[in-house]
Order: sequence, then structure tokens, then C-alpha cells
Amino acid sequence: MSPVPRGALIVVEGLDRAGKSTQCEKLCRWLEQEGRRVKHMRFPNRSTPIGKSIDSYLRGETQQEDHVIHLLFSANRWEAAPQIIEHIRSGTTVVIDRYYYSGAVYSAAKKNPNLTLEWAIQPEIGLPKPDLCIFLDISSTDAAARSGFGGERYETSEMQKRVRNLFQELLQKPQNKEMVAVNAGDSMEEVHETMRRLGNKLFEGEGLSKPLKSFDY
Ligand code: ADP
Ligand code: FDM
Ligand code: MG
Repeated sequence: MSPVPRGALIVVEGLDRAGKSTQCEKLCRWLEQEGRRVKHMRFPNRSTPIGKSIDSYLRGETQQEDHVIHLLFSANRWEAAPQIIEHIRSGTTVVIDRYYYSGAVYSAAKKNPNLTLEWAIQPEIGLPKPDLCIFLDISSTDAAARSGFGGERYETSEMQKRVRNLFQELLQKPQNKEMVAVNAGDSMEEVHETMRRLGNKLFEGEGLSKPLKSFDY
């Protein structure tokens, strides 16, 4: 009996209000309609003990030293890594709303001189590497105009501008070839269509016949 083909690991990234949650939902529904098994995940996963402390930090209820909260965000991914690997192995495609790209850029955007992008990326080395990372690109001004903006710790325009620049920096790096920028200022349907095209390209290509990679930097 031939082995079950592995699932794909697809990540959706971007600024707050770029449309990540909307598009992850649409992508999952589409993949299911295509007959694929899908698991929708998000980071931070606020339901675990580590996730609960991240949640209270993001809401401004608790304080954390910058490196400590950074490592908690990373630990929140590591605690889910075995589950991600198992889903992929058993043929389920995993769609994740934010991953280590957010992990690196939000911490580095704090301008703590001891917390550079290079430092921030290190704890992520070894995590399952996405086959495709869709960066929903939007200006901080356009994102701020969307409803719901402004509630949590990092939702200030200065922070969002720095985050966007750092995402652009990650996009330029040769080790992040799986990253693709999509104009998130387009309509929801247009963005979804572009994402479906990227999804089809991934499923039709050679990449998924190779084992899932680990992130290396
Ligand atoms: P994120 O998860 O990136 O923070 P959401 O998917 O929650 O973003 O979307 C933020 C807000 O913007 C929601 O009110 C959503 O309905 C709206 N929105 C999402 N995508 C678009 C789009 N392409 N054009 C206009 N509004 C959008
Ligand atoms: N965030 C998210 C980080 O700072 N580090 C991380 O590793 C991750 C995954 O947490 F401001 C930030 C990004 C954002 C907040 O918001 C989570 P959502 O609305 O749950 O995506
Ligand atoms: Mg969201």
C-alpha cells in the first residue's frame, strides 16, 4: 500500500487587521471543498497555560520582560510542534494564522537594543518550516482604518510601521523563499482568489513530495 501523501504547512502572516483570520477561514473552507483534510491553527494559542500568560500580557493586564515574553511566544509554538508534524505526516494540511515570522518581527520592533531580529529568530530554529507563507501586505494606515483596530498592546501606528518594515526585511532573506507577499488592500474575494492560486501551485508542484523541512537560519 502506498503511503498517504503528506499534508502542506501553510502560514498566513501580516499586520493586525491585514485580514489574516478572514483569509485563513476562507482558505480552510476552500481546501475542504477540494476534498482535503484541514486543520486550522493560530498563534498565539491562548488556551494553553503558556498561551494564557501571553493573553494577559497582550491585554495589558500583566508585564513581562521583553526576552521573557518573546520566549513564551516561541514556547507556545514548540508545545504545538509535535501536533503540527503529526497532522502533516497523516495527510492533513495545516493552515496557521501567524507563526514564527510574527514572533521575530513583533519582538524586534520593540527597539530593545538587546533584542534584534537576528536574536529573535534563534529560538524558532528547528520548528516545522512552512511550505508556503502568505504575507498579507497592507499599509499601517489602511490597516488602522479597518474595524476592531487598537485594542491590544502592539496596536499602535508606530509599532505597526516598524513591524511592516521588518516583515519586508524577512521577505528579502534567501532563507525565506516560501514567503510570498499578497496585496491585502484588495477586496476579500480578490485576496482569496490570489491565495487559491498560490494553494493550487503548491499542491501541483514537487514540494510536497519531499519531507517537511525544519526551519534553519
Ligand atoms: P486580522 O486577523 O489580520 O487581524 P481580520 O481578518 O480579523 O484581520 O480582519 C480585520 C477587519 O478587516 C475585519 O473587520 C474584516 O472584516 C475586515 N477585512 C478583512 N479583509 C478585508 C478586505 N480585504 N477588505 C476590507 N476589509 C477587510
Ligand atoms: N505576536 C504574535 C507576537 O508578538 N509574537 C508572536 O510570536 C505571535 C505569534 O501578538 F500583536 C503578537 C502579534 C499580535 C498579537 O494578535 C496577537 P492576534 O490578533 O491574536 O493575531
Ligand atoms: Mg486575526
